[in-house]
Amino acid sequence: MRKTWWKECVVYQIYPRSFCDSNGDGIGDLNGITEKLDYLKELGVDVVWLSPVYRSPMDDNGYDISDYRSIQPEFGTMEDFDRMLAEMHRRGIRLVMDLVVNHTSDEHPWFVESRSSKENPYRDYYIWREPKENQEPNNWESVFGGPAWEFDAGTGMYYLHLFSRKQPDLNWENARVRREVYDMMDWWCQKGIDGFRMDVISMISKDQAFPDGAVKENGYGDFSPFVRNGPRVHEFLREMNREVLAKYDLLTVGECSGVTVEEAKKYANEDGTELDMVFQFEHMDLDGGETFKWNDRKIDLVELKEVLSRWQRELDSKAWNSLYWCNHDQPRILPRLGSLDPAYREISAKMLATCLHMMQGTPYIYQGEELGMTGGDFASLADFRDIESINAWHQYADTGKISPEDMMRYLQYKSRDNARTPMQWDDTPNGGFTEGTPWIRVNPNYKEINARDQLARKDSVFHYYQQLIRLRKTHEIVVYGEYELLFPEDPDLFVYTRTLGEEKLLVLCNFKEKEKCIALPEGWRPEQMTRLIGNYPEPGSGNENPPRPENGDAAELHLKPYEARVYRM
Ligand code: TEU
Ligand code: CA
Repeated sequence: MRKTWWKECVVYQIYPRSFCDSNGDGIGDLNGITEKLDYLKELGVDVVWLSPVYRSPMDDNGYDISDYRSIQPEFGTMEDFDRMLAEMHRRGIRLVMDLVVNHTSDEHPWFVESRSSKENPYRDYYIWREPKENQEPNNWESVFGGPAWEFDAGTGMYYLHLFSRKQPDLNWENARVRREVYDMMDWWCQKGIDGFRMDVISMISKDQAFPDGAVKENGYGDFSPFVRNGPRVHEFLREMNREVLAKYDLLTVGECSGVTVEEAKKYANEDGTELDMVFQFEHMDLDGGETFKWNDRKIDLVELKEVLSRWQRELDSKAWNSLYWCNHDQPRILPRLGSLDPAYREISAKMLATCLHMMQGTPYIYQGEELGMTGGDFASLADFRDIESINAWHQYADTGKISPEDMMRYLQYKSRDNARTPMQWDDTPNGGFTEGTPWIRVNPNYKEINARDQLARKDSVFHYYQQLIRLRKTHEIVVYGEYELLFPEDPDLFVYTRTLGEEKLLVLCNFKEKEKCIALPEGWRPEQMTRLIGNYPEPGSGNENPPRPENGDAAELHLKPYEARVYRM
């Protein structure tokens, strides 16, 4: 297997709006990030992925870009950006930028030109189609609800928008569009950035027949088979690789909704002809359902193990995994897979971290995850800011498809805003995020859950993440070891091994709030085992904690609620 820095690093995602506000306008900004770089250094991460800070009307919090080469004023200036980048590099932290090129904002000059007339040279930068029997060209539903086509009265045609109507899709069939994108990427690389996280890159190539999709319960058609991993996507990415990526030493990760293991082996192939790694969604979609993600189902542990283990096994030596529980689109992981009970909140946060960080792949930490932040404290629709959540309310609650009580509960559990509440820095008002009025409600639990407290406490979630990151830096096996799942059918425990040459790791995670007892796997003998890390204080002394013979049986392991342990042999 090829060894590279991006396989050995840990990435920290910053959602700038909610990270740190330096000027009291209630919105996080670049200077706020620069202020907090020592905090990131202390944590030990070596790469930052920054969600979009480009000029944008903010219909989708910056994922609708109107100028790729300037900074949104509420985030700061290009000088602030340059200073932030220099300060990162001074600390040995690399910067990965968000690249949103499936679509632009409808306020981008290209689209303003494009919609102005059918003859405009930019017309073909976007996807325009004639009405079909006075209606949309096909039945596709957009990701944020409603038709994926918007009628433009000026020219009497529809344009495609897979997301909001303020996010028209770029026409990647047009070589001039691709050239513009590559030039823009090159411009940022020349500035010295270190990589790209590519927004919905799996959706840039559409089936040019634009066929109707299978009709869903809500009457709209599903665009997936014609858009996700579309006909020319690998061709486009190989071209992008030749034209830009190959010229620099970058980390590239494609956000690939709808990606399968087979597709991932192409996107993230070891030869490096496309991207370094992808974000897959299979494990995050396990609690989805008929009405998209709007329900309160729980993820089943056996299914979770099956999905993650399949990705581990299949990609080994062929492609590379990215590892994540959280990002700005997902509710926080604690209410989903851990515990909010104060007795177990920190313990379960550490268990989840152990389970993820000991796998093969590059781990991503989403801001606040390293503190065990829990999500939002939203009482009514007025507390939500996310376009997806607000649209979903109108689509399901307003129409009576889901009762308002249920829908509010689902939003409280699943809304993307759960990830977007401000970072909790200390126990001063608004968690130290801003001296003004925050753009979105701070979770009042900042009094208990905040960075200042955790930095001062050796047994905090923060310091546990710090330890996990150090283990990755000191033990090659954590990065490159081969993965094997044990006890696949056990409904409570996630147990796996890693192997590199003669060396082995045993990772034990109890996902349930009860004690569990299992047989020590074959080949493991207490006297040869050293505990590398664990989320409960070690009984006895020193660093070593061989599983003690309990009930007189040396071959049994007892795990406490949400306990995690890693042994080395
Ligand atoms: O997300 C793409 C994507 O797949 C999401 O729409 C996902 O399905 C949804 O958030 C689940 O609730 C990317 C960005 O990460 C997201 O923030 C943007 O809204 C979206 O693209 C459009 O740019
Ligand atoms: Ca600000």
